Amino acid sequence: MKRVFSGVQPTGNLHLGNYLGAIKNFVSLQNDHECIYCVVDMHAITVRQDPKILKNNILEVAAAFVASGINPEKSIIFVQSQVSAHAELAWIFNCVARLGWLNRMTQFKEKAGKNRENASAGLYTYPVLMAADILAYHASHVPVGDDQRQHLELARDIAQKFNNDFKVDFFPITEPVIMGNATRVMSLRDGKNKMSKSDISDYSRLNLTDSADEISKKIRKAKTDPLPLPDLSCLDDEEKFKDDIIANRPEAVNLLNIYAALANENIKKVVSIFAEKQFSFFKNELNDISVEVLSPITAEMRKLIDDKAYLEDILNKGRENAHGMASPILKRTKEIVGFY
Ligand code: AQP
Repeated sequence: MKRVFSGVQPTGNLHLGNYLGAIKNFVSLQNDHECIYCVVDMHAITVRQDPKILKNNILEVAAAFVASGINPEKSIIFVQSQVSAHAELAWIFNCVARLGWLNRMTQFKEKAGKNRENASAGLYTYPVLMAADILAYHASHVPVGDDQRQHLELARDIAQKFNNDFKVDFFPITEPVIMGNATRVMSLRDGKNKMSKSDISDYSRLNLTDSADEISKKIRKAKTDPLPLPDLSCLDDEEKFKDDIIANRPEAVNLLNIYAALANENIKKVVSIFAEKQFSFFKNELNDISVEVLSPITAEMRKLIDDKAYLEDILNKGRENAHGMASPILKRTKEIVGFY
């Protein structure tokens, strides 16, 4: 059975992009894969976190995993900092990765912004830790949103260079799994920016903790354009949105993609249902499907967060299982490197 690894940062404001781009796919993979899902708190502290809030956010991600349908009896759910193999392997990989590779990472450039000199060294080496997360388990498949594509390429480069340098065939060359209609959910306020936890406007995203009223308000206020929704001529032969429509009507494209992902429909069907309709009509339908899909998850998350002992039990078992899987891989890595 193929082994899958992925993670979500406990940085608050879990949103529809995290759900459609990642967590929903985590759920669908668990029936025919061996799955390991991680709350990546060590990644979270690459930017400053309030310790008390971080602790709550860790439980919130674990609750979101379970509430979305990840079954802790089938999949491993655990917290990254509780399995030391991640940090140990990351150090070894820091000595394999090249500065030139890290200098090309666009997410570091975006997150560090103009104040690059003041960014943490951890933010810079973030993708090396991500490679360690995956390769500590010899995971072959990693479900992520489109924004993580470049980091996964780096994980492949690290595995390849390690194998070449030490003349072994030890680390697998990991495949990204970027699936569904919502691999890159965009902001509700600006269809050219990614929906993100750190956007200062709460109206830019649907949070997994939003009430039905909040969802409705945000969808009502979501940015659109003055035209009716596009017809099928907006799709190319591969049934993907054409470049000109993505460039000129990014909000329409984003909302249609969101609808298709929530409804589990292909985009051609969704475009044909709403072709030439007004946004006011479409927004009502989008609101209904958003509430229908997200409200049960939100309700279950609330219940789970109130049952801290249950969540901690899942995380403790997950830690033991994850540790058991990573330990022999780390031990062998150390032997290959020549540690005594
Ligand atoms: N907008 C998105 N559309 C599709 N997938 C997304 N993901 C994140 N945003 C979108 C995917 O969610 C998983 C977990 O992400 P993360 O916790 O590592 O955070 P991130 O990628 O840095 O993105 P966020 O949530 O928007 O946080 P900030 O504001 O800090 O950048 C990943 O698989 C990611 O691809």
